[in-house]
Amino acid sequence: MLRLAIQKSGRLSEDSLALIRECGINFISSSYKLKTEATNFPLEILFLRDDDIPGYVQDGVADLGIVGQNVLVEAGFPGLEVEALGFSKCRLSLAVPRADAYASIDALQGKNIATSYPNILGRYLAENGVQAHLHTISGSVEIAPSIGLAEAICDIVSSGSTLLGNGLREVETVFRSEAVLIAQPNLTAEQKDLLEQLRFRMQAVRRAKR
Ligand code: PRT
Ligand code: ZN
Repeated sequence: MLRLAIQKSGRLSEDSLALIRECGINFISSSYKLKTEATNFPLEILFLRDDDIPGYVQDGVADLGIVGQNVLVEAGFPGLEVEALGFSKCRLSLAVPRADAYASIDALQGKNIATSYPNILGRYLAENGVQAHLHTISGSVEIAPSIGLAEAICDIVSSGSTLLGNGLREVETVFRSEAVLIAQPNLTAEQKDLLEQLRFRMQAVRRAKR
């Protein structure tokens, strides 16, 4: 038996459920159940907040998970990734108010930057020799410059319309992300075999879409 954790409701949920179904795995899901069992594959599905998924898989509470690389790497467990899934593509970017001068990343020296990704951003700034003050907030990061909390932000971007709508300009791509399958480090031989079956089916689903 394998336990797979997926996001309960959010940007990853629909594609995660669709992928499992496209792998030929049948299950009944309802919006208020937090757990369901597949009827034709030894798989149990747990519905969680995406932020909790890397830790649950690292601890072996769940054997597998589907989560964005941004959340996985920020949580500090990049080594759990076993398969890139090709959906929920986005980037983590730095942005500044549209009217502000920005010649290079040195413009951020000593500035206040609001983000939900202090670990990934901290590493990126250090690699680029920038010392800045990071303010960690968990949501609505794009509003920070207009309320005087920060001179710049670092957040997830996909179409760019949220930045635009908040008078911000994307200036650096810090990290590129997509959804990935992750696995706990101590699977039994039997579970490893089931994981390989699952990966084989997931790869076939992706190939068929190309
Ligand atoms: O409730 P829970 O904690 O489970 O969900 P969540 O609110 O933390 O996450 P959710 O559902 O918003 O996103 C889940 C994952 O989807 C993220 O971790 C990313 O890997 C991926 N993803 C893909 C995105 C986006 N695209 C995205 N556009 N996550 C967030 N956004 C947000 C972004 O934060 C910004 O506010 O959308 C806004 C920007 O979008 P554009 O299109 O205007 O640029
Ligand atoms: Zn989340």
